[in-house]
Amino acid sequence: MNDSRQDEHMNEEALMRRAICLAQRGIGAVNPNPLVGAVIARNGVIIGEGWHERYGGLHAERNALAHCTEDPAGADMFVTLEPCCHQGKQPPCTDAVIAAGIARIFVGSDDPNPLVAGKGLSRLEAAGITVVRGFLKEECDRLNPVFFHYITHKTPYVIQKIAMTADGKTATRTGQSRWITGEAARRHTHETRKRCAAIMVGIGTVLADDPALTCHLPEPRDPVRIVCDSRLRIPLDCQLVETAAEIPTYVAACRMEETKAAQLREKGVHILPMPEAEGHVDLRALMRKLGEMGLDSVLLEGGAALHEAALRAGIVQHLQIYIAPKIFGGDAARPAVGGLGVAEVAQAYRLTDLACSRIGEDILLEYEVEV
Ligand code: AOF
Ligand code: ZN
Repeated sequence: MNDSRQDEHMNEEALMRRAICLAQRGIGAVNPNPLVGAVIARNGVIIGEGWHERYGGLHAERNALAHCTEDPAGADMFVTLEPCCHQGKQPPCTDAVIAAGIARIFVGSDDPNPLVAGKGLSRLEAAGITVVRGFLKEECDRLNPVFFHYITHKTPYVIQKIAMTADGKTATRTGQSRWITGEAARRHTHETRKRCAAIMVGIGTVLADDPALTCHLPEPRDPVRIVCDSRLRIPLDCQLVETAAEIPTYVAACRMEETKAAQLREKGVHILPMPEAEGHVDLRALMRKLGEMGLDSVLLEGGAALHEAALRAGIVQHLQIYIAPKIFGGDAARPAVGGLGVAEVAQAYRLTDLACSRIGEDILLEYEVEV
């Protein structure tokens, strides 16, 4: 706990915002579980705080109770997510909150996990605790779009990332694509890589750019790498294959030559045999498979063909479009989204919930994809 805060009187919103900040410390370490933070306070003074630090570890509520500097009986708890009431990898948090004698609990998000879903709050109320639900709900909900999607659909939350010029190109007519956006925007992408369980590209991108798809941050966390490669064309000497022994690498393929598959396996690549849809990997089937593997989030980094197929298959939830202040022009220059495209304006993929920010000299547009 931060000592400088010990005697500071904070209002209820500030205490919940502190819990939100703590929750963010779990980024990249808790998937497929939620980011959760908890603060315990008496008369607005923090006496304990905690967060969900890593997958399978203590939940935020129990961490906060364990770090109390005094007996929490009669104190308030601020927790970003409804406390669980089931036995999972950890025992129910409701039991710990009740046993500690917490008097009031302020809860941000509801937990859509069918094992919890309202039952956690009922149990606390039945024990005589005053429950304030939906407290700063929107801010708390923003912590966990991935968890909310994964726990209800059992498929990963898919973020489609595009870095393009102001005229919508992702490479020049000669195929050059390094770099379109500036350094700050590229660093931002590495932050997104860090929070995703997996990163996915199409075989076209591997053949054109030979990417490593690793996270280049001071404290990196490399997501699992997935290549959609229906005909198993991936070169044995590309960076992804060369590093497959260190970073889990999966190739989703529909038709394959057994010798090639054996050579790839030899190098540590996992092959995921997938059904075909319209001549390519069936992306819906692949998402179900990745969900079964416990992967809660996928960052889709292109290329143009995969971006179009993903939108068409309806597997994308969130879009991140970086726009660089450059124009390439050229009919032969690669567009951000390829394929055939829609024929009519009315068939456009619709985007909602725009969030717009400036990163260095680039613009970042974020949207949800309308279902
Ligand atoms: C977490 N961390 O701080 C809270 C969670 O298998 P378990 O026991 O870790 O339970 C995971 C479920 O517990 C999770 O899906 C969510 O519904 C609930 N709350 N989970 O990992 C936490 N508060
Ligand atoms: Zn719990």
